[in-house]
Amino acid sequence: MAGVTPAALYRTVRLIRRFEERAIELVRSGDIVGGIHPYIGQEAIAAGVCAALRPDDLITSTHRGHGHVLAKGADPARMMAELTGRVTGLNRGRGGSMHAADLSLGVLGANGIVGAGGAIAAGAAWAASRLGPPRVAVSFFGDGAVNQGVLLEAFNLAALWRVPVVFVCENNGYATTLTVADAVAGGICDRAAAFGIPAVSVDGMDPQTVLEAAAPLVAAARAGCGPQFLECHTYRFDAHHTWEHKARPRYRSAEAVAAGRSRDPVDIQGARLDAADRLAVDNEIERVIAEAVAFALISAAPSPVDATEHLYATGLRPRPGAS
Ligand SMILES: Cc1ncc(C[n+]2csc(CCOP(=O)(O)OP(=O)(O)O)c2C)c(N)n1
Repeated sequence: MAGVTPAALYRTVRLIRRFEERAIELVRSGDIVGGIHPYIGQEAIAAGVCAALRPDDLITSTHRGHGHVLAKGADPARMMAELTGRVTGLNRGRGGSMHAADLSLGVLGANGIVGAGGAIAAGAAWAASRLGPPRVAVSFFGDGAVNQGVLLEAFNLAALWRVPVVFVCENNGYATTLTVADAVAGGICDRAAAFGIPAVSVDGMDPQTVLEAAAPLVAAARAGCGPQFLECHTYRFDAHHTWEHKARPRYRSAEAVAAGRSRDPVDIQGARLDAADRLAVDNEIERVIAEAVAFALISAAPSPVDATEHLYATGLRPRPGAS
């Protein structure tokens, strides 16, 4: 796609990879409390899709959301501060890993509720496009979301109202430990087709392939053709959640994981750069991530004194009759 260089795409996948690797270390050191859902292995999807968007387009993300938020342009330092619960975080440290949002970048939030982002994206795209020129919203979700009623309801209204939303399914083969084969009747793209939504299925390990697939879908949505659907076949290299590093549930054999990791989106895109250019990006990302971690760790924790502030857009109101 014009305007997005191979180096820019590589930078994004490399940024997400190193961010996630450092975040896992911060879980181990106790600086990130409660763990994270690592996006390692799936970077090509966030990078490729977000490269097809305009700055004022919108996204909704998932429990595995760091990659989407970073690819849409969030400051890695404020993102890391959010994960470590610091007052300088994107959301003052109150949302943490699964709720990171940056409205100034059109990031309407990661979301711990599987499938919920689909309805939010459809509603946001509908509302934004009634106020002015169409703004496309992308809803990222996993294969586990395709049996959630709310997502199918979002497909229905988005199709009826020709909403400029692109539904992006990251099919990594598992919902936690449950395989797609054991959970999904029919085909994933067939879900979209049932609502008359055009659906495309692509290799989600190659950032360039994802970008080339996403760009026409985003353009079609923006041009008034209604919702579009993109299924990206991918593989989660790491744990469903970092608790797995301790609990070690045996739902994937070592051989299956090794096979799944054999195609690495960072290497696939990195091979499109010459060695010196790739090294320059790697060095820059090391600096960015080191600064992000340092920024997070020197930042203060939120004060308990204002714990009830910023919970509601209009401020926290007491119950009627409560003193
Ligand atoms: C509505 C709902 N049901 C169940 C859960 C618990 N849960 C969290 S992550 C997850 C698996 C989601 O799988 P998938 O959508 O394929 O995404 P992936 O974890 O593979 O990225 C489940 C069941 C939840 N968060 N929300």
